[in-house]
Amino acid sequence: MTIERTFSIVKPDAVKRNLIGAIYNRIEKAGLRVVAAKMIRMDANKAKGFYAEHEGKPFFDDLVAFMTSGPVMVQVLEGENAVVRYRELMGKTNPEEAACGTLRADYALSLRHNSVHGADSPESAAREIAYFFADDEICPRD
Ligand code: IDP
Repeated sequence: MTIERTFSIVKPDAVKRNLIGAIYNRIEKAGLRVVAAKMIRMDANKAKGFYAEHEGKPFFDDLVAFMTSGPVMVQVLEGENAVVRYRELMGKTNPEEAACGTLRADYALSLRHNSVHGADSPESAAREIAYFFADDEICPRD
């Protein structure tokens, strides 16, 4: 059994609509554990650095504007195959294509305002966790 960590964000559209608890509930029901969490408001530099792989794409500026439009919850999730399992729980990027019962199908407003982020590989997860959390902010469970 491989216990893995992934990185997750509850995006500004979901925080604004008071959906933090609903999303955490779904994460916990899926068997993933929150081992670090905080509310932050990203500035443009922080958001641009986070989404650097998308720099130059037509939606980049709007994405940065959205991600800095209000507070977000950032969290580290731990569990068996956490990266893939959390991606499955989120559903596809576009809520119109997301499977029934996924977070994006149930909560996302649009392709951009899609409520949640999740790392797409263990390598991305490690990089994204280090981008937001110091080692001593992460509390592994027994
Ligand atoms: P992911 O969040 O499912 O991993 P990515 O392709 O990494 O998807 O895109 C990052 C974020 O950028 C998406 O979650 C969404 O908020 C936004 N985004 C992606 N593609 C588009 C688009 O074509 N138009 C507007 N926003 C987009």
